[in-house]
Amino acid sequence: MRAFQESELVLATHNVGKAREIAELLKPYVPSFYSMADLDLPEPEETGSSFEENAILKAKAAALASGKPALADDSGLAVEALGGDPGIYSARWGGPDKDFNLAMQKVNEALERIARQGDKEDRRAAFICALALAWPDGHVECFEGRVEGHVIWPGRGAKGFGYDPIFVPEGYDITFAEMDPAEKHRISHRADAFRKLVDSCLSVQL
Ligand code: ITT
Repeated sequence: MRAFQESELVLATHNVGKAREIAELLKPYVPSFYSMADLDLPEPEETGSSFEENAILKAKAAALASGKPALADDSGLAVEALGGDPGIYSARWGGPDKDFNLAMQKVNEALERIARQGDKEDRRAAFICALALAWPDGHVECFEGRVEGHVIWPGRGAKGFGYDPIFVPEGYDITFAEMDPAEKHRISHRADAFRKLVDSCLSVQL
């Protein structure tokens, strides 16, 4: 396991909601961040077949292009009754306009189609997050986190981003979008992956 000892890190994401959460989680460990926009870095195509493969691909691309270490996050909502969809296609279910009202509606429609076929309703779902930390020399460390819960319809709440309005984490009766951001940062898939990243690579404070 390689320790992160640099003072700068590129946040290899074009997703503003994610970048906000990652910056919040990393604040105690990394003095300064660059966004993809700061460095004018292109968005690589996500051709991997798992969260981990896509996170590695995005982190490596940003580290090579910038010459600085880069952290990427590949994440999504895996709905049990949909065989894990939208999964690694979570961003793509929003279409070219990244419309997550549309994506959440698609999840609900797919679940209702299954319910109409007479199967017992199963609304279990998990958010999954793979984080990859890549150095410009090609070395990568990867960590995965998850949070279990279920999806509801209609969505509720205006905080967070993406699929947050339809996801109720286990042990709660509010959605991620109704939850105080500090509480989401404590229990989310991203927080779970972060704890592993911190324990392995960031616990040496600069
Ligand atoms: P980057 O690849 O540039 O990071 P992206 O939005 O394309 O941005 P992903 O390919 O990892 O990122 O897609 C993940 C999608 O899953 C994201 O667009 C959200 O819709 C959803 N998602 C991930 N984490 C989430 C969270 O904490 N809350 C709600 N939705 C989330």
